[in-house]
Amino acid sequence: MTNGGLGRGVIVVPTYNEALNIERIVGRLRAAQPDLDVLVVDDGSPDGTGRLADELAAADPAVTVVHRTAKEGLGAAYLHGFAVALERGYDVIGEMDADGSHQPEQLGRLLGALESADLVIGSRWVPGGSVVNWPRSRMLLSRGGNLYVRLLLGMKVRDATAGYRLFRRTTLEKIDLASVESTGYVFQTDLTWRTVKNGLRVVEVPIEFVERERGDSKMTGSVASESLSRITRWGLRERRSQLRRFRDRRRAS
Ligand SMILES: Nc1nc2c(ncn2[C@@H]2O[C@H](COP(=O)(O)OP(=O)(O)OP(=O)(O)O)[C@@H](O)[C@H]2O)c(=O)[nH]1
Ligand SMILES: [Mg+2]
Repeated sequence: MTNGGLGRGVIVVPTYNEALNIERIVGRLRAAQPDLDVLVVDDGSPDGTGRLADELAAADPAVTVVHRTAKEGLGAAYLHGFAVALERGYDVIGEMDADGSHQPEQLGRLLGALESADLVIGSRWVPGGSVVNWPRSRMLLSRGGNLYVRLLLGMKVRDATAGYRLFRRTTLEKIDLASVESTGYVFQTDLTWRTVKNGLRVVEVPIEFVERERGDSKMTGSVASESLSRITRWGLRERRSQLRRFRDRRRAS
């Protein structure tokens, strides 16, 4: 569907066992932004989320579903969804969780910011952003993770791990999705880092992030350790290449 000057847009919603949430979130999204299409990417959820999504799709041509056979992580699901969205010719491709943490009613802010950005992030950690109902441990993990990202990668982005975002099609085409290896939540940081490294414009807009009320979290220890090891590796690589550039400059002068 068309969306002002930005062209056609779709929001990719990855799901794994979100039967308690899928109908409500898709309904809210369609009501808040009737011009945007919705692409659900379900990893064969045992709780029947995929079937419920199919029913939504049957009732609303703006909703479509991709069924994957195995749970292969958030990153893999998004890469699949992006490939489908790019092939279908969308100009704006977004990400949103199915559990209600990202409020569709705030998507208008992100769309507004995309007018002058290549990637817009709905951010918890810029002035005006907030988190509702998070235990202290989750808060510390998110803030600590973002601090680590900023220190190691030298990025200015405050919420590089956030999963509420809008990409221009041109951004996804430029950042070489074929070489993305991140499978878990570090996928978000990976794509932010690639966007920054390509010299593209990242804008953060404040959102109110609401902790999920229904269903279970998919955050696991291995998801967290993938984040730590990949970010450390990228950080060290970045420092090494900075050193090399510094040495080359000194030799040249
Ligand atoms: N297709 C697919 N979706 C996934 C996978 N892992 C997580 N998701 C979805 O990605 C979104 C974010 O996952 P959550 O479990 O809410 O992760 P979280 O927000 O860090 O954890 P909570 O704080 O408990 O909500 C949700 O819509 C999940 O259903 C996966 O392996 N495949
Ligand atoms: Mg969640």
